[in-house]
Amino acid sequence: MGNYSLTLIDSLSTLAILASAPAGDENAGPKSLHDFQDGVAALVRQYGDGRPGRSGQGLRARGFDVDSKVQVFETVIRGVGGLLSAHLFAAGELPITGYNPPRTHEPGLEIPPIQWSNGFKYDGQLLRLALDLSQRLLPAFYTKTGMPYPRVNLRHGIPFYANSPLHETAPGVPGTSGGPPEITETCSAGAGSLVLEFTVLSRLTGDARFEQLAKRAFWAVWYRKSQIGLIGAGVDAENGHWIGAFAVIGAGADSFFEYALKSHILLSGHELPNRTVVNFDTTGDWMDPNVLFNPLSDFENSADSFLEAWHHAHAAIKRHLYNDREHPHYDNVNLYTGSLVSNWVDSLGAYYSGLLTLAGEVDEAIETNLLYTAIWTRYSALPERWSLRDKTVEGGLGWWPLRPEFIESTYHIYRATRDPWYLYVGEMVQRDINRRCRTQCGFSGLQNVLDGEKSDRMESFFLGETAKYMYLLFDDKHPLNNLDAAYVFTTEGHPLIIPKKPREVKARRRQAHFEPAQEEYYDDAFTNSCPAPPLVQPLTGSTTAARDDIYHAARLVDLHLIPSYHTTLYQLDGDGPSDEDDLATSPKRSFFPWTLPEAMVPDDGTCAKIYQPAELTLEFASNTQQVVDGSALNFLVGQQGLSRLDVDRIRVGTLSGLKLTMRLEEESSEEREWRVTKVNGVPLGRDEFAVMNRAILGDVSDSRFNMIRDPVVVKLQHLHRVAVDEPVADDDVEHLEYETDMQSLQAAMKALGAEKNQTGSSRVSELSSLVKSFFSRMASSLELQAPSRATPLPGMAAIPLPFNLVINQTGVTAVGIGAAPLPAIETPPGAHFPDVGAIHKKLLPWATVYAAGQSCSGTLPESAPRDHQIILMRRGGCNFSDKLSTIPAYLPSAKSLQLVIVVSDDVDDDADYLAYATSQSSAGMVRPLLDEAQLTPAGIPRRHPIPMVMVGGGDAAYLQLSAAERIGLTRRYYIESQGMRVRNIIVDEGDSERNL
Ligand code: DMJ
Repeated sequence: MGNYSLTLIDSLSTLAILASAPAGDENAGPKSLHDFQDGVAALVRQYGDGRPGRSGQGLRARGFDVDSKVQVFETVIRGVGGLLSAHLFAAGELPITGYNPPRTHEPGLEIPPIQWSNGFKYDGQLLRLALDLSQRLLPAFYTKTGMPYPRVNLRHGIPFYANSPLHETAPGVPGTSGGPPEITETCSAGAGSLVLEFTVLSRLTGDARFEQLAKRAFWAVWYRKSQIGLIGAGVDAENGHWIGAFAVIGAGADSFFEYALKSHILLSGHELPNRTVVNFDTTGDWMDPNVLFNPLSDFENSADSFLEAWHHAHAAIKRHLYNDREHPHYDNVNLYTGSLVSNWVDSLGAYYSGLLTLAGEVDEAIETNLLYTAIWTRYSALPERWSLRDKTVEGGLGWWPLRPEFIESTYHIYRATRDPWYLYVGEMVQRDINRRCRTQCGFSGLQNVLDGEKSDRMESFFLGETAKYMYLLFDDKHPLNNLDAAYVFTTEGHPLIIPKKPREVKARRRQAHFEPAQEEYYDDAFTNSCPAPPLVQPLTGSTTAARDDIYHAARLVDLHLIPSYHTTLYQLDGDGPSDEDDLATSPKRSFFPWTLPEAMVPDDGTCAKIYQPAELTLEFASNTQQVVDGSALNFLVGQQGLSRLDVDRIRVGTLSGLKLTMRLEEESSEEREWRVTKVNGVPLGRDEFAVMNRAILGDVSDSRFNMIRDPVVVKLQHLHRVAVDEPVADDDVEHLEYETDMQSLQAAMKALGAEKNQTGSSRVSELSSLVKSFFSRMASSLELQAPSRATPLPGMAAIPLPFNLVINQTGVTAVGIGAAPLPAIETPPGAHFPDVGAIHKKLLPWATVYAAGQSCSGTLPESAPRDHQIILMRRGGCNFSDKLSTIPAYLPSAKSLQLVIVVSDDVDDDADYLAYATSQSSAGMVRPLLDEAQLTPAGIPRRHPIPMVMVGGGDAAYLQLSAAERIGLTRRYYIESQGMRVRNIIVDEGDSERNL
């Protein structure tokens, strides 16, 4: 594939690693060193030595000047990575036992010649060939997005992409005349995981182009992540749009995550790169696609930025893909919503446990790797896809092309834990491969793991990766297993390192506190170091074998139902696996891998309860009467009565025929709540909400679905009349967004008006929506009453009439023995407030406000509670009970005091109802504590205790409330089932999502 001796190139670093094998009987180490050196010599014979002159011409080609259309990603990871890694071994920058050539440390294309025993002089040929191959890939980077096109012709570049600046229609140039247009879809892994190879190439050669291109492509993928932090698997390199909306850890995305963390490791401790392009052009007139873009920032170039990306990528995966039902694994979910899209694991996804190990997430690595171990045990290989639902090969994708990911993770976990369990896993894999895949002249992939049919094809990654990790797993003393340096295995298993000058290393070791070039990122919310290996259990020798969830993985894979033929734990009668008696009586494989000796199995092992969260499905009777058919809700009742409000919200338009599936989530035995996982069969993501209007819930009351009045959170609404009578310049619009109090809004609105005396209701509503939209941007703590349509900036019409502006604020009730019940009168849910004209006092019942400041000393005037329905206070200065005790006794009446509103400085976010709606507590905002019974200023217990709520918003809110024309209060509601809150149903009141 690729037609450029890929298998040899991809195998060189494996030979270099085997070269450190102890001599032993088969002389493996020295023989491998010869094979490595002979392989390098053979390659140079075919492709030249990478220099411009005669020696650059090989038998086959000058460099990789081959008319072959290749995949950019595969060529980088297998070709460029293979050449660079082999160069680092040949040049002595990566260790081979007994091979210690003098090292050079200046970037450049030549190193002092090293004489090999096969007569070949190594002087950097592989590095020059890596540069040649990489330059041939540069045309692919001529995209607007910075993500490379997926394919390139090594000789002709990208003449076949119709929209590319390098498009050509030339006779004889393949792929340019006729035929369907070349596909511009690439995968996130393909676009985003080039950083390791291209960075090492740039640092070794001093040619800055590659590192910058690869990093830019990485960021181009990452910056496209969805609101919930997930990246898709497929993306269009030309326009940057996601193709398909799947987020996975495996095929399509895999090495992107790997390169986030490994780029951090590789770059750590190194200076920022030199970004001046020194063009070491050896073979042609190569351009630099970097010229199309602004330079990357220092942070985007730093090691830390990649760590930050990894942390956030993994956190999003843990939140939305990780599923601990039965046994932990990762789901495939919708990129935007996090809802489940398919129920299989792929063989490629097995790498993730190894990556987690490098990141210090060893527990998660161990548990998720177990599932793959169980699948391997069942099939003696890994099918490409395995269905979690059907517990069998998914969709006929039963091949195993000798992939490395599972053994790669096993290797990394073994290095972190030294648990011999993983050696037995390695032994199982080795025996199975030898039994099923070994052929006379190589190893064959399996076409079908179920029947063992071979595919007559050996992918280069078998020698490059699978065999390499198998070897390193067992060679504890290998120098790479003991190398104290920031080297990484690329996604193709090629070790890479950015060499340091010996002087630099020594100096840094001497420095007590070495400060790397960029230390801008540190977040202790994430894992920043690796845990110590778990203690080995004295009686079993394996903490993994003694885990109480080991059986969970087996059970998820149905291992316990599969007869075990080649177990070492129980001996068969010797007639072989076809023996009918054995079939019937053979023990099942509760323990795995099958190579595990009995001594490793704990005598008195226990099995933890399998985690199967409680699920509840509620089906509501189909009753057409229940459909809310008011015009306001008509548009919401789409197919199945559902409509999407936002990426994280689905509106349920009717209870009629509704089917809700809920899962009980338990943070602890006290913190248990339901989460709706499906609405009418439509899966919801972990952070997705079902929104139900209070009107459709009516008086629903059932222990399995009950609307509960929220005792903590309330909605305060206040009315303002805004008059506008002055013209305004467009510049003021900007200014307006930053105004935070009502007076300045009114002043600005005055300025906003155009000609006087112009009336007309369309103008009125145009401007009123405009103001509402301004207001919502100005003070995000203040919610606006449902503008029902988008609000483009109109040409600032004149509105002589005052119009109604209703502001919504979230408040919290008081708590403690001094807390009094809230007034019974409330603003009806979904109340509609007209844009202009009078507002009925039933909608907003209170009209008189007394602004009392902090009210910490003295006594308020008698008229304050007698003649005002609301007393407004600023938080601070004294406790809440003291504030209330400044209010004189009064005779309760409709005109006297109904409510005390305390305005706190709590900021906007805290007042977001969604924060409350998603939590059982008043997350963020502290409830005012009245820890004493209420007293009058004379110290007498109050006969009619005064209700209190607190809102956020500081001075601006205080000013607004004191200027309010009318004020009302609405209670909030949530849904409970069997006494536990349903976390992701929001009960709203108005007729629009803006009203949440
Ligand atoms: C290899 O080429 C690399 O490991 C790549 O990241 C994924 N595919 C194969 C192995 O399965």
